[in-house]
Amino acid sequence: PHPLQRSAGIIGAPFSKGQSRGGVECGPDRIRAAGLLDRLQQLGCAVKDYGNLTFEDIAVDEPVRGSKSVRAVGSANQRLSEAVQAVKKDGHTAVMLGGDHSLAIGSIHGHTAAVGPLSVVWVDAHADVNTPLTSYTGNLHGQPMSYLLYELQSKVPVLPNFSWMKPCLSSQDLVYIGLRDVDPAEHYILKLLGVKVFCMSQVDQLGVARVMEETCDYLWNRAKKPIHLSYDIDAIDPFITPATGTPVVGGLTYREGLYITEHLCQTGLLSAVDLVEVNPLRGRTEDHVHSTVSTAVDLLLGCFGRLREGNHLPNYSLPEP
Ligand code: 6HN
Ligand code: MN
Ligand code: MN
Ligand code: MN
Repeated sequence: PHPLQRSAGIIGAPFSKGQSRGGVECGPDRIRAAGLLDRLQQLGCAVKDYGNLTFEDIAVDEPVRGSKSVRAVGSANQRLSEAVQAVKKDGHTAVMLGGDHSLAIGSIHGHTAAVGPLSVVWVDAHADVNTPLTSYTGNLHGQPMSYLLYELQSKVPVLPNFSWMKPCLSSQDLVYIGLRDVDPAEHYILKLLGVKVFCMSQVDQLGVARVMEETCDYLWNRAKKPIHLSYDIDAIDPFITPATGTPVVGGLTYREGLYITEHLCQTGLLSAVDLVEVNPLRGRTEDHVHSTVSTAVDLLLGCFGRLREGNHLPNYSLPEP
């Protein structure tokens, strides 16, 4: 369909236990309050807001092999997976507003369960591919990809509240963009599996337009599959998006970040988007929070056909004098 005729099904996932900094659970409401729904509708995009998920309160959630809040993360992602499946069955492009990046487990799992094999574009300063056994921090938001990849299954221990999920992604169907803070074990994994990575050096070398062409060429080499875009706001330079839990200098410019969404939108294959790690409590000033949240909104609008050249609705007609 024409990009502007698509519909968005929005799921708020106010979940923060994949990391230790409070505030990221406020992301969904702040992004909505910045006018996301109205602005999508102004583009001619139909919008259904499925509201915010609620998550099970887990009283005792002791670390497992050093990883924190494993049961809470497992349970939250099971709910999210079901919610994403429902949104896809209703025919929408799924938009998951996080929350921390551990939510990609349920989002990608649910998306695959509903539509079959995916291509995943992971835009992030980080690779988020630690296993519970390689993680220095014990934070699950640095691990989601290890649970999702078939090739790492034998390296990931069985965890409580994760029995509902199985790996569902091949490492050949994944492209990373924006990496600049990768742990040694993660780097080893990326090399071992031969994962396609456009780190910030490659963005510098090739430019974002070439990165996006090569991303799509690579993903389509096997088959054109629905695309899942998992966008961590910390991919963007913290000068623009400082209100996030793990900022890293040297990130994508606003324009590069937006170009990624515009390019993926025009493929016509974008089927679900995660926008995660917006943490309003991490901005030192209200300006920092505003800049972070409004960038998140602009990235989502880019996913649904907003063009910097301008847009008009197909039925627009000039007023007669
Ligand atoms: N994120 N590699 C670090 C870790 O804790 O494993 C950082 C992870 C950041 C996760 O930004 O979604
Ligand atoms: Mn991330
Ligand atoms: Mn990150
Ligand atoms: Mn400042």
